[in-house]
Amino acid sequence: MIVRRNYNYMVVLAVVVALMLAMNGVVYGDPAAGLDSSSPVGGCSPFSENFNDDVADNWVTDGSDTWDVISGVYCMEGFSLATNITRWTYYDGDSSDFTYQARVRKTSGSTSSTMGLYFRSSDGSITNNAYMFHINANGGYKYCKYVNGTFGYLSGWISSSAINAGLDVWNTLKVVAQGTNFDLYCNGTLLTSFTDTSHSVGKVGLNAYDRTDYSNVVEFDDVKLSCGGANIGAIYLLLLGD
Ligand SMILES: [Ca+2]
Repeated sequence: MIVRRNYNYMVVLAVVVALMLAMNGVVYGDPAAGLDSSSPVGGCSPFSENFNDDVADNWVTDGSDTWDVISGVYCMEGFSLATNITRWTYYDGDSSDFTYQARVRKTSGSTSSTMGLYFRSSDGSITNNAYMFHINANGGYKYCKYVNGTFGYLSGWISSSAINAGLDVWNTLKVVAQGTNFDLYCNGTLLTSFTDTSHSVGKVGLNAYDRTDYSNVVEFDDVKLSCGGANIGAIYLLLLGD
């Protein structure tokens, strides 16, 4: 029975791998896991990054020197400058339809400032062309966008019991992008869906506010992007490995 079960598992695995190879040719991800970190040509750049090798492979920061991998998490440590500013970093690959997720927590600083994901960014910057999905440590979320450098709210702050409030607690944020439709999740709960036609493809990133109040620290971990919606995405997440 055990042999038979293993045989069946191997057949299923072989079929899944064959499907993946047929779709994308190679499997992309963290080189530490034996995967190819380069970006495929076209509309999706899947990856999986847990930062356990203390390297943010294929990530590009805003140049502020606030981003660093510390003890297996990707960390934004603010400078506490005279003005509030958002810090951002992006994965250098373009994606159109995808499932993108990351865990985030704030360990120090204001509970009202934003932290979270952005996606479909044309140049990787958060402030030119991008969608944003943010939470704060008070249990609120909002979504917004930049279009050609102009900021626009898609929602105000909305409270949700699905968000773990407070410092030092993790929340898992997830975006499912399909054409002009976007589903936003926190800890597996669908918060909202919206439609927008501004951006069809681009890079995904992480961002957090660097405020004037002292010592803002936000940590990110287990960042993953899978292609083609929830079903295919689950296969990628299963096989890409952490
Ligand atoms: Ca890595």
